[in-house]
Amino acid sequence: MSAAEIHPDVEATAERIASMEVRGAAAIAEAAAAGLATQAEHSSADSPEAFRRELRAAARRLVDTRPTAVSLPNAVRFVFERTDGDSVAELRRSTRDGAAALRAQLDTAQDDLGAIGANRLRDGDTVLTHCHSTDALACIEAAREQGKSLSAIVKETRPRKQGHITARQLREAGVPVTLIVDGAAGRYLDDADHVLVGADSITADGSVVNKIGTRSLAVNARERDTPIVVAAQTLKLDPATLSGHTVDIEHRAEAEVISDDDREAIGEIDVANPAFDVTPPRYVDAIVTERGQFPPESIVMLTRELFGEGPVRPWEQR
Ligand code: RI2
Repeated sequence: MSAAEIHPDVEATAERIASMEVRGAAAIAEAAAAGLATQAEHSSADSPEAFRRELRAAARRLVDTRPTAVSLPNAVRFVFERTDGDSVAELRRSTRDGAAALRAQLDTAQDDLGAIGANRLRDGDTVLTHCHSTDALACIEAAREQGKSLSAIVKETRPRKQGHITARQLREAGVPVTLIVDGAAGRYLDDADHVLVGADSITADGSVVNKIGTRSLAVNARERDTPIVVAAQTLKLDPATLSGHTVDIEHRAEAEVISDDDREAIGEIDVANPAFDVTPPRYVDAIVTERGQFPPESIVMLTRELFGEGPVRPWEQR
């Protein structure tokens, strides 16, 4: 492998993330860290400089796959901060250890977050969900383990219908599910005690970047006084927004929205497929993390505490 060559397994991981075979902010963070460990493991770099160059190239490939999900750069940064040593062997070992440490942190964080989020849920409550978030489901699962009986209204979440994954997992956890199309959410908000969603990124001002449709759901929920809770590990806090950077919203293929045949039958039109939207903090009641529950306006303090030091994107250096 030459200096900045990316290992084929890393390339394959990047493709699985881009195609959403691996998806969800926590899952892609873990996959990216594992990708760096793979790159390190197979590196034939003959100097620490060459090793670091390779690792930076692999990091760029992985981070660029899903531009909105901040867990990707945060995971890579976590590993880079632990990649240390004077020899290739030491660098290789520390990269592998960094990826393992991230995996352990992700597991613990989700359990801790679930236990905190569960405290908000009371016996007999109905939760309305959007998309599929393992962090959000962790809250429901923890509440079930506390012996609370819950039911769920699950939005299918066009265009990729990830609500189906949520419906299946909740059913398997013994939660009665009513699946609805996205447009029916307003009607069913009156039956819900909580709106519970995940996040792909949370900006320093407490805005929540999540699957498209979250914002209109939150606005509607606020109008009905239904509390909206965001479950998000701190790996989803976006440190770049501390210094004024904005979040790129990923636009995906038109084919996710409409088939070629339907498109041809309609005639010449434009099709847009933004994957995410931004919900301002005024529509969010609480952000539940593994560090506790926060009002969205205070999330800037936590972001600064956890990510305030060090270069935000060390892999960008060539
Ligand atoms: P967890 C998903 O995005 C959803 O927007 C979900 O809320 C978020 O990731 C967080 O997922 P996508 O990857 O990390 O399906 O909570 O586009 O599992």
